[in-house]
Amino acid sequence: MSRNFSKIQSLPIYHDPNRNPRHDSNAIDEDQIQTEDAAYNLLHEKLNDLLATLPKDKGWRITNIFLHKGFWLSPAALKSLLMIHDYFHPLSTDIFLTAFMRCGTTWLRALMFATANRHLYKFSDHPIHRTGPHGIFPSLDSKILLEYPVSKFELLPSPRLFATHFAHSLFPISMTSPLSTCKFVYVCRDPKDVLISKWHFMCKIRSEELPPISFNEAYELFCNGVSEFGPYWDHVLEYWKASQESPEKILFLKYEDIKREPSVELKKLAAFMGMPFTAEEEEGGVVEEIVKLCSFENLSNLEVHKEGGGVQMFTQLVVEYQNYFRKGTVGDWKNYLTEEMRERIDSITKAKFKGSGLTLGLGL
Ligand code: PAP
Repeated sequence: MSRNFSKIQSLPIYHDPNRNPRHDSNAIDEDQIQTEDAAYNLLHEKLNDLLATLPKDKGWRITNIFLHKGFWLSPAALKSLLMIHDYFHPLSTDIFLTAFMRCGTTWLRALMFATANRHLYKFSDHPIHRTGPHGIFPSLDSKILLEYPVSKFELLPSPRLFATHFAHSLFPISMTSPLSTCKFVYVCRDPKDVLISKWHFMCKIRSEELPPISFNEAYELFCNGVSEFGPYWDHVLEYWKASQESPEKILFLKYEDIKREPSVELKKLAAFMGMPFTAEEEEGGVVEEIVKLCSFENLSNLEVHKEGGGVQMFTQLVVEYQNYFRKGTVGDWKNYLTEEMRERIDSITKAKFKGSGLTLGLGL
């Protein structure tokens, strides 16, 4: 039986606990293919059953998104989540970079990769220059969809680094239990800047079959929590609470803090990853080198991030890397929101985070 690429793209990954996941795809036999195809059909049935029953509302990129266990997901994201539950085996050394959309994943990808691999590469000739952060730091959400039938996850160097947008409570317990030693780095950002950034991004990648999404419509949806991977506030709060309960497992960072004091936050990040900078490295300027390598100015000017440069593959979508860079500033919301709009978002933030000890995006 031959397998064509379009089919592979849309198939989920099947986890058979008795199967050795190290198999190379060339070694898959006919029986195995049939078993995987049967499992694919089952997973798809489950997905379709869920989609038929879940509440739905307007998507920012596609027609509808669906409310699954308190969070809004596209059908592709829901499929990816089901596959993570069925298939993904976290390793004790894994580090997951998690964030709501447009909170700084691209930046953190670069910082984490450069930190973890600082002994391997010269800063003057670094792989990030050629591939950009997306080329070397995979998205768990899309990789699991794209790599059917046999994942190459096990070939990734240790610690494996994965980016993901899913909410904390949606992951399998094998990843989130304080008893498992894999780690999460969470980055959040002022919701007002998130709204502006996400609206710009979604306008660029929105399905051409749909009418454009106006800023006022996006603002209403965002305030009502109807936003892919959101509600934004619930996403942040879950990770915040988990980081308070298990600080050794979850590092909670803020985009604005990294902007203000990148070296301080980078040192925190490296220590959390179990790779603290030595006094010698600090004296030798390694921290500053990494900050410079990963700066908006440096990354956004790389060839791979220009028009016609690299692309990020999703199952039904290809996103040009250049769309991960826009302004990279704090407070761009001031150019878009009326006083009334600011007031509404800030009061939702205050109400949602009340009593949690978390402050974010207020009084900037
Ligand atoms: P994603 O959710 O689509 O993966 P993500 O990388 O999390 O996006 O966030 C993109 C935002 O980070 C953009 O913000 P803006 O729209 O307000 O400009 C992008 O410009 C910004 N960004 C990307 N790289 C950096 C960087 N190195 N330093 C600071 N900000 C950055």
